[in-house]
This record gives sequence, C-alpha cells and structure tokens, in this order.
Amino acid sequence: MPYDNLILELKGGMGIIRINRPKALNALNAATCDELLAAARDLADNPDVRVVIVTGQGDKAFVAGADIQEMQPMNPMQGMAFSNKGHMAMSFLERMNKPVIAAVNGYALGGGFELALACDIIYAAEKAKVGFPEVTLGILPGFGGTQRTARLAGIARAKELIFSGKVISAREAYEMGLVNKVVPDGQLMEAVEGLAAAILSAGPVGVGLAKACINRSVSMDIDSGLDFEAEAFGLCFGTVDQKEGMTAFLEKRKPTYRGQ
Ligand code: DAK
Repeated sequence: MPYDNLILELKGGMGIIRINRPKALNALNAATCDELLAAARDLADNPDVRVVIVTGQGDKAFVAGADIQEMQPMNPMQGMAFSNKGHMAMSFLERMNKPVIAAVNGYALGGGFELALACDIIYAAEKAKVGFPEVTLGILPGFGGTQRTARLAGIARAKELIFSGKVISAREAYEMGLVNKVVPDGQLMEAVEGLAAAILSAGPVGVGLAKACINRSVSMDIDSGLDFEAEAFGLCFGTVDQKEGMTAFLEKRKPTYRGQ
C-alpha cells in the first residue's frame, strides 16, 4: 500500500516506519494514524520482519504531537473518533507479537511522546526533547500518556510532567525511567539497529511470547502473571525454534530460527 504520510522501509529483518510530514514536524493527523496502523499491520503479517522501528523523518522531530491545525475545530464526537484512531495504532504496536523500538530523533511531544511510549523500547538522541504540552492547549494527553507515563515513571513524576506541560531533555527522561538509552546525536539509528541485530539473532517465538508476558505483568496479579508465563514457556516446547535453539547449542553451532 502506498503511504502519503510515512515511509516504510524493509531492511534485513527490520521494518522501519518513518513518520514523514516535514511541514508539520511530523505531527499526527487522522490520516497518519490510519497509515501507521496499516503499516504496523503490514509488518505484523510479514514473516520476514522480526523487529519494528518507529522514527521521524528528518533531523528535527520524531513527532511534534497530534496535529493542532486539524484538532482545533473538532467537536467532541470528532475528538473521540480521532482519539480512537490514535489508540488503535498505538495499541496495535504495543500488542503486536514483534518487538517495536522507538528511535526518538528530535521533538517527541504530546501524541508524539505517547507514540514512543507505546513502543517496547525507546532510544533517544541526545538532542531530543520530550514532554506533554497538552495542558497548555487546554486538553490532556489523549493517546495513552496518562496511563503509560505513570506506569513507567511512577504517579508523582507522571503528574509533575503532565500537569506542568514541561518539555524535558532526553537525559532527564532517561533518569525518570521513560527512555531506555540516550545516544550521541548522529549515532541513533546505528545504536537502534545494533539493538535490533541482537533481537534478530534470538528466537522470534520466545521474543514474541516474552513481550506478551511482560505486557501482562502490569495488569495481572503476580500469581496470574506467573501462570501466564508458565503457559507461554510450555508453548515454546511445541515449536521448531525451541528444538533448533537447543539442538544448535548442543551441536555448538549458531541456530537458524524460522519463527515457528
Ligand atoms: N501540529 C501541527 N503543526 C505543527 C505542530 C503540531 N503539533 N508542531 C509544529 N507544527 C508546525 C508549525 O505550526 C510550523 O508550521 P508553519 O508555521 O511553518 O506552517 C512548523 O510545524 C514548524 O514549527 P515551528 O515553526 O513551531 O518550529 P520551532 O522549531 O520554532 O518549534 C516546536 C518547534 C516543536 C517546539 C513547536 O513547533 C511546538 O511547540 N509545536 C507544538 C508542540 C505541541 O504542543 N505538541 C502537542 C500537541 S497536542 C486526543 C488525543 C491525543 C492528543 C490530543 C487529543 N484526543 C483525545 C482527541 C494529543 C495532543 C497533542 O499531541
């Protein structure tokens, strides 16, 4: 499918989605949310893709938020429809059974930071700035920011960041536990692709099931989570990958995984 607002690249097991609206610093409008969901579905269905990377085209912005121009005249029903589009795309990335890495190359504000937080892992360039300016626009984060920030950074830090609308550096976000790694400017994609390479050498079934287990850990009590983990662990023993991984270890060779 051709995309107007993003660029989709396939590169050695990686599916790279670049949000591409340079005139609006890659802000998310409804059409971009639709395309993001379509691209994520494409990559989920493509057996050659084992890691997904989301980034912003250009060197200034990851995504500078939801599109203020498009939102300004919305009525409540249009606002809800827009919110649903954003939620669908971000929840899909969060729940798909392939790891998703956000490469935050510049401004990740409002809906842009919410998109990064819906990814499994965030690497950010030193110059990147993140935050939730929504309250300065008379609204609140509407693409999951109130929920995901509190879970990652704790309630007090989430409240401080969201109530103040303060924009913070990548390093401050790292110190709050919102970003996995801060990388020198110009080395972001190299670092992200290095992480992707490590994931690509692992068994895709195990990685996908581990993602599902870890996601469940925030919404389940410990016993239910451990039961879920035990079932996922057991499932691996019916897969080609488990036989291949353990046989390769015993034969002292590198495994070749098929994701089956
Ligand atoms: N939307 C639309 N256009 C944007 C934009 C945005 N979020 N951010 C930047 N642009 C446009 C600017 O209007 C400008 O366009 P022209 O004037 O050239 O036509 C162009 O991008 C370049 O921006 P600047 O000239 O402002 O560039 P600067 O380097 O001076 O400043 C900046 C960069 C990122 C600091 C600044 O652009 C900025 O503050 N942008 C807005 C950031 C922001 O407030 N983001 C949060 C948006 S609110 C919801 C679900 C989700 C959300 C809301 C509701 N539902 C429940 C319905 C989420 C809301 C948000 O994300």
